[in-house]
Amino acid sequence: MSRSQDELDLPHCSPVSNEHLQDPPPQAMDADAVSEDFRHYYSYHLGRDKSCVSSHYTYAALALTLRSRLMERWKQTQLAYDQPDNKQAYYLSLEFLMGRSLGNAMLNLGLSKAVREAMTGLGLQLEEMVETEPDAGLGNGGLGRLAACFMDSCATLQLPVTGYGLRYEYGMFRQLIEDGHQLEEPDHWLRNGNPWELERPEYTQRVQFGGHTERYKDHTGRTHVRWVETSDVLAVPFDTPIPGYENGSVNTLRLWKATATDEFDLDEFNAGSYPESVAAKNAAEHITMVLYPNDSSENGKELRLRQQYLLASASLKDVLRRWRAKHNNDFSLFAEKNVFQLNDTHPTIAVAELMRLLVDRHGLDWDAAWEITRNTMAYTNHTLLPEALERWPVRLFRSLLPRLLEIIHEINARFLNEVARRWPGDAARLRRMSIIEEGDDPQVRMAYLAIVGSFSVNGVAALHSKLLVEGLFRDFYELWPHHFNNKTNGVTQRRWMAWCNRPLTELLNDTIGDGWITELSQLEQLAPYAEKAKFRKRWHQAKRENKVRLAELVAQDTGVTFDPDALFDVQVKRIHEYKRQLLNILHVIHLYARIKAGDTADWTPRCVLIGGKAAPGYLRAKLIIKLINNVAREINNDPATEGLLRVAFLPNYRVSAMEVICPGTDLSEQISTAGKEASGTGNMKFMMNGALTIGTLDGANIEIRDAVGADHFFLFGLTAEEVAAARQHYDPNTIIANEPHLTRVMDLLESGYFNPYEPGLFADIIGSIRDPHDPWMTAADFADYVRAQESAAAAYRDREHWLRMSILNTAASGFFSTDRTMADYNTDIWRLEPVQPLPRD
Ligand code: N85
Repeated sequence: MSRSQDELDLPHCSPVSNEHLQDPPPQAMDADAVSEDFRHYYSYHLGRDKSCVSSHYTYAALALTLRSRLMERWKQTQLAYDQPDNKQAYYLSLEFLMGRSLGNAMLNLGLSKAVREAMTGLGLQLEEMVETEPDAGLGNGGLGRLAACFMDSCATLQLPVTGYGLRYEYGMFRQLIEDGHQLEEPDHWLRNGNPWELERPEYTQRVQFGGHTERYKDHTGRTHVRWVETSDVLAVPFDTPIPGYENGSVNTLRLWKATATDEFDLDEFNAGSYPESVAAKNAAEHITMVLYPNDSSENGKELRLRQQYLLASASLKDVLRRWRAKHNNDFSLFAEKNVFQLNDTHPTIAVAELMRLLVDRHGLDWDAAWEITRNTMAYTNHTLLPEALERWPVRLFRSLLPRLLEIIHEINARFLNEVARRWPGDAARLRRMSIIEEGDDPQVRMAYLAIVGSFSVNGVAALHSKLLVEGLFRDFYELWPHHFNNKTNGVTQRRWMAWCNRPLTELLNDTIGDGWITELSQLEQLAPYAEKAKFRKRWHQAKRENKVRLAELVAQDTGVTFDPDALFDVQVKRIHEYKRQLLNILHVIHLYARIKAGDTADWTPRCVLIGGKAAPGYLRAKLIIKLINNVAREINNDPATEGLLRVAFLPNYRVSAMEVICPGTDLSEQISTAGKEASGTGNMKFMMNGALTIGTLDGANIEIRDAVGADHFFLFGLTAEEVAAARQHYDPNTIIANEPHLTRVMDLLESGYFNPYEPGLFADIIGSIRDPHDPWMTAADFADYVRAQESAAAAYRDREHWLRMSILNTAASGFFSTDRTMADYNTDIWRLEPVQPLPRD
């Protein structure tokens, strides 16, 4: 049907090395060298001159200047990793929410000072150049950003870990707000080129789809399977360097782009159907065209399954290619030297694909291949929400990946045998645990495939991991208790403090030195300074500077004026009912009702900021955005609120916005229904930057509160257990009737006060709050939330007290570094040795 890969006109590496091609001498790291290189790239690479004043080109020239310094270190690191004795790990993820790279490269290369000096010398505004870079928004939210923080920490710890993902042409949509409604615009982030990526066509992989399977016998009489008459797609890798912090190491993020196998299909071309052959190319490229913008529900689209298989297949083949270059067909040590971490179930088809490659391609028998697979795969779960659990129709597998379906059936049959031996006669259990969910339209349960095919299953915070083994995965826990473990999430302090919070970083460095940048637990040395008035004053100045900056962003993007002396109360995250932005806005309405009633004695002026994207098909989440905007409009336009209350919805929340938001926040809203937020990671960014948390006992909030102490955390709400128990007799209408504050809030909402020209607009939301089956039980936690908010407001009025608590939050945030998280993954799951880059010859 199409030409073999060898015939494809791709670059390849010759096996004969050319000794004349020595590396040039190392590049200097001082301001003069940076300045000279910058001018070189600007003039001779980009072909611009002093008359062109676009920040796009100055940004590009600076990126190239940094990139060339990454390149030398990258090569020495990868050479060291490729020594045969090293074990390596691969992080397989459909999402890497990297954000911008320029600042991170400057920081981790140790070039921050030199670059600032060089740019000043050239009369250029570094800030402006930084702002020119588009965010690499290749993820939805927490799960994708976690992958990005993991990459930074692994490079800093010198762990040989490679990230594998997809190079979406369009990342997370850009959110516009028009008349209070969310509008989505495509995010063509690659439009102006991407200086950080390096295309590597020489490592292109072919990926099969469709077709059918055939059985044949080899000369010994053994039966094998062939997957034939497939429609193939090429996966071309693009590599991004991931620098460690001032350690000479540079890891790799390898993202696959789908392209057609042949520029022109010769048969079609000769038959005269030229447009059809070009169209085939188009169809192939669709696979990596766009990131699916759902963060909490699977939509069962065929294109999404194609994305998942392309990632799994191309990545495994890439790893096997390198393995076979050294070991030929000897896989006896493969599991000892390789480990794949599956970021949720999204890349889980890798379990079946590794079996297929080992058995069908490399001739291993089933048992040997299964032994390898089960000892190489590890699975991380990120959610308990049933609607987010991936299931694929068997019929879709049959038409798109017929060989993989056969393998899944075989894995399942053998697995159910094991279950039947352990629990003879327990048919209900067999049905519950089967990888295939039977029914009119049978489904493949991807989480079960992930558990059966791996040696480790982890949750992402202590409570989450406990709930997993008690609930969702209970049967599997009874079978294999030792496979289950917890790895509490973290965030990288390089981006989330050292880069994004200069005022506080300078204060920290002055006070306890800069060891915290690689050893976050050193922040505990700050605790005694909470008692020093002079230090508190400096802390306050740093926070205030950050609040001024945040207020500027809010003014620019929303037109709302925030007073930097007011309490900055912030909730930014994806919009979802379980995260309860609705509870937040009910509290805002309550504050407004108090103002209107003249109940403002001992008032704490407050600025409430809410931001986040709703999945485009999640209508209720979009209506919540509209409600927030309408409430903000009424409140901000009412003169009675002047100096007391401001509300803004920040459009297009993203990584680079959080870099301004978290340093300037006083109060961090982490108010999910207990038991629903697996971990949260925004909570950690806020804490690290000295915000206090108002939150429920959910996800990592519990560990945050344990670390900082109950006195320095505003706790409210039902526990996960209480939520489960209260469900039986939940009666929101009685709660509303018996709770005067909530009655007043609902009256305002139901009177149409916030939608005077749009009658009935919020009926759906009102109904959801009053629904006895409301899964998020918003009304149940309202009164206690208001109480906790009052104690936060009172605490803020005592500035010295608040500053003490703020300092103690930062001081206690050491545990929430991804350096710790990665060390834990490594000790318990990966077991890698750190590897130094090879010295240059
Ligand atoms: N989970 C998360 O960000 N999930 C996704 O982005 C996601 C789910 C999903 C389902 C977060 C189908 C298709 C694409 C998808 C948890 O909610 C946080 O609590 N994308 C947690 O902190 C974070 O993962 C990191 O563990």
